[in-house]
Amino acid sequence: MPTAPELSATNSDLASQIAELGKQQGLAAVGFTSAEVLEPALTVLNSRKAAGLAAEMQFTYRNPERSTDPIRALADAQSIVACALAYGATASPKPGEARVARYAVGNHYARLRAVLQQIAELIREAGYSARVHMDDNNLVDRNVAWRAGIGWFGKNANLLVPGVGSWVVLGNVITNASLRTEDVPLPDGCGPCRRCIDGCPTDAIVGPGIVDARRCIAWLVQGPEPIPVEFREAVGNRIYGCDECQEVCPENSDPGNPKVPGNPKVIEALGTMWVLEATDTELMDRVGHWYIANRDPNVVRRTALVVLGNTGDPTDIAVKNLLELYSHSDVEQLAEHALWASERLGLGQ
Ligand code: B12
Ligand code: SF4
Ligand code: SF4
Repeated sequence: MPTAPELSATNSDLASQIAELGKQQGLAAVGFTSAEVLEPALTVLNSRKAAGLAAEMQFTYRNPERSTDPIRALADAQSIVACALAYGATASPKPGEARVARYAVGNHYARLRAVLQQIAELIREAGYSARVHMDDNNLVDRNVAWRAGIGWFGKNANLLVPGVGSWVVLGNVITNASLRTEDVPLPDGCGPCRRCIDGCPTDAIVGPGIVDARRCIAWLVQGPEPIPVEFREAVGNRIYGCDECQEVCPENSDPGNPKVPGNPKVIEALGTMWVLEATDTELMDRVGHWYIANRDPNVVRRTALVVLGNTGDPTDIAVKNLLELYSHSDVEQLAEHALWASERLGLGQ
């Protein structure tokens, strides 16, 4: 393996070029940190796993040692470029439509990945190695971003970028170039506020910065398990993701933020009945960019049944017929959720 060029003053030029490129490409923030182990995340992953707060989630919880050690991703890693891309608002769902969380409206991860690839290319042109990691199991993105000083941890566990807030997706480029000057994490910006903790519909924020995935709607609607009955009403009209702890955040209240770039809309909201009538192919064509447990379209249908139970019109014969059909589904989870929805709408036998 070729050795990396000697560290030199040109690295600060490279860091400036990276920051400039990120700015040109519309990133809300770019920062640099070392490739040292992400100690706080390692401790938190292990303790939450032990306390059961991770539910059945895999992701970074599958192998905490790996996902907190950048060296596992790039053997001679020296630094990480941490990047944040802001995304805009979404329209409110109309009657009969299910709500899609803002981050899932467009494929913002694809947009961020394209910029990260450009940054990686710039680094390679300077003679170094570079690897892109974003929203995968190899790195705890928020911890990297916090250590790189591009935001602070909100009490809702999200990373908040000053002046932008938490409507950002995060991604990283790991490199053997030494780009960092010094880690200067930002001080807490929440102060005495606790709106997110009080505003969570399922009381899933069990302490500042601590989310219990067993109660978090964002996990319940994407995981493979049946949605627990006690949380089904709280799911409301959400078919994918949950934004409640961010909607209430005063740091996110500026809709005219000039740093938010154009937002390519893929899905604003989904017709609930449409989801339940679509074929597997039609459904995955529209929502394939979401994380869906086991890539199983029935996970989305299962959640749609809960949304229909919460928002459907019981006098609509099409609603009644569809629930009847699903209540006889061979897929046990769909049948059970359809029966719950029928009962909730007063259509139970
Ligand atoms: C697993 C996961 C989830 C799980 C668990 C979330 C969680 N809170 O752990 C579920 C499915 C519930 C989820 C939901 C969401 N997620 Co998610 N998720 C991830 C994933 C894959 C791993 C996160 C992880 O390792 N968590 C475990 C622990 C170690 O991390 P943590 O909770 O951030 O813990 C830190 C803080 O708690 C802090 N901390 C510890 N103690 C204390 C104490 C105080 C006082 C404070 C303030 C902080 C603090 O230190 C910890 C270590 O860094 C990352 C992608 C990645 N590869 O990193 C995306 C990621 C975190 N998710 C993201 C998003 C957008 C979301 C949602 C907003 C999506 C939505 N609208 O539905 C919600 C937000 C829910 C919430 N309030 O956290 C973004 C976050 C962007 C941001 N601005 O922070 C990420 C980074 C994806 C990305 N690359 O953009 N997610
Ligand atoms: S995403 Fe929703 S359920 Fe999860 S902590 Fe935030 S408000 Fe609560
Ligand atoms: S709602 Fe308040 S406490 Fe929660 S993240 Fe925003 S500023 Fe921090």
